[in-house]
Amino acid sequence: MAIDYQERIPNNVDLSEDRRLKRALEAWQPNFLNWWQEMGPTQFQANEVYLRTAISVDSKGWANFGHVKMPDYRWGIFLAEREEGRTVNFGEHKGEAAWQEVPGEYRGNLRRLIVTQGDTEPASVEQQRQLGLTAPSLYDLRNLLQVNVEEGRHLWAMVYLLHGFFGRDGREEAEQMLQRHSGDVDKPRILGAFNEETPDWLSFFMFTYFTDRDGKYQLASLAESGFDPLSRTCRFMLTEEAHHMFVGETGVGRVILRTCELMKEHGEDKVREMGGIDLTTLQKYLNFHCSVSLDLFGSERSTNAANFYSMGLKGRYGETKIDDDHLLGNDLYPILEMEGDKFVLREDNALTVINERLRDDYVTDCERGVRRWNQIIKRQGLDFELKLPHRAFNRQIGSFNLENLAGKRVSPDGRVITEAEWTQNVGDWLPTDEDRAYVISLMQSVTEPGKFANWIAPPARGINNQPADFEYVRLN
Ligand code: BYC
Ligand code: FE
Ligand code: FE
Repeated sequence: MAIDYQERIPNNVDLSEDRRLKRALEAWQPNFLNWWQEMGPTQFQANEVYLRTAISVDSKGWANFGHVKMPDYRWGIFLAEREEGRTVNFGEHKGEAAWQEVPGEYRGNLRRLIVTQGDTEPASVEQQRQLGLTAPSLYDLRNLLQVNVEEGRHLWAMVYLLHGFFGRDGREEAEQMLQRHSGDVDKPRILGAFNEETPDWLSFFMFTYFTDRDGKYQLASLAESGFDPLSRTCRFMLTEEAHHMFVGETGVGRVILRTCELMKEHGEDKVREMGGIDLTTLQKYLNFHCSVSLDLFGSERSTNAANFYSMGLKGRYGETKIDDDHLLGNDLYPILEMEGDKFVLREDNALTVINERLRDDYVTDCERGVRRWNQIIKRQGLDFELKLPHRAFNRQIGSFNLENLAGKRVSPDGRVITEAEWTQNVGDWLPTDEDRAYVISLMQSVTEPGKFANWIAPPARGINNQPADFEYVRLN
């Protein structure tokens, strides 16, 4: 289905046919643009950036690349094609026709899911707003701004659902999306990780690796929804999400490569002296971002999640490919529990622990990239292995949060330890103030086409196969 770019709000949902909705969204649009100017990227709003824009929702060739000023980016509403005869594929309504309108009894729950998802999108833009000032290259600057405009579009994706299907409450929620802000004391963003700072580019790459990947898994679960417009919106968002995770994985990979080069050239303990980011520091950032992102999956046992599933609102990752009854009433699923000083796997009702199952899928995916990072180190002939921290490490949500651990702590390698041992070692496990200050001290903008900051290697290839010295952002 072609996207209509003649409209003030580009869309493939026949917006011009629905005058009320069109008017409501056109009234929200200036508020969004104000928010973008005030809370979006602090710099480069007047510069031309080599951005991709969606031109169709087909899996092939949806993107069009060109130099655009960010405020002129065509934020719009793009849903994946409607699947004829789609049904609700899990829960109590399994087998019924997928809903094209919100089922009255599930209105509150559905709205809550959409609001939680939508809230993260502008939050991440707010978190990253200062990073353009210290971009290690024009290539990286362009990637940051691409991610930012697309997260802005993801907000549009959820606001369309709120305006289109939830009437007045929906419009109010859409306003709130622009009023809560990341890290705001009075009106913070909803989920923990989205109130953390993203103060430097190592954090940005870790965030796009770990936190955008939560996005992938949550969106994939929502793409299974029996509420068809939500499913279709999420399916298209997932195609954009892939690039965000690419930025994270390759970003961290390039830091690793550069670090290895410095280790080989100058000696393994001379990395900081030579202005690089040592692997030990990298591991600490990894520990932090991984643990904060694990929290985003919610409690291991959640009646919310069980209800979302039974109601047919939010499925499992790859729901339709799973071979079971898609009801889960009698199924078991193993989850990790702490017993004394040990961890044991215990079976519990599969419906109750659905958050944990998604977290498992996520961890498996995270591990794949870590293996590829370790390959880079190995190919450089060096002996160091990055590892994901144990899932009970540094958690704030769920059974391993501090309150539930009752005075105990867990190390990154999964040992149950005392508070004293934690205090003594936490500086080796999580970035210290000094580590953060060091990483921040490296952040200086490099704006000459084809040049890169000393702490990061160039990418293997350019965006859209552009040459190495391509002017991804026109600074004059
Ligand atoms: N921080 O039953 P529980 C993305 C609250 S990322 C703070 O365990 P549930 C993106 C919870 O609200 C994807 N509070 O939770 C990435 C509940 O509160 P109430 C975002 C939290 O509901 C990068 C209570 O604790 N999408 O797209 O099963 C850049 C008990 O909770 C947190 C979604 O998250 C937390 N981390 O699961 C840009 C999908 N976790 O009821 C974008 C939609 C829980 O006591 N959201 N709480 O007031 C959901 O599916 C669920 O809300 C969650 C939580 C999985 C997040
Ligand atoms: Fe997003
Ligand atoms: Fe993203």
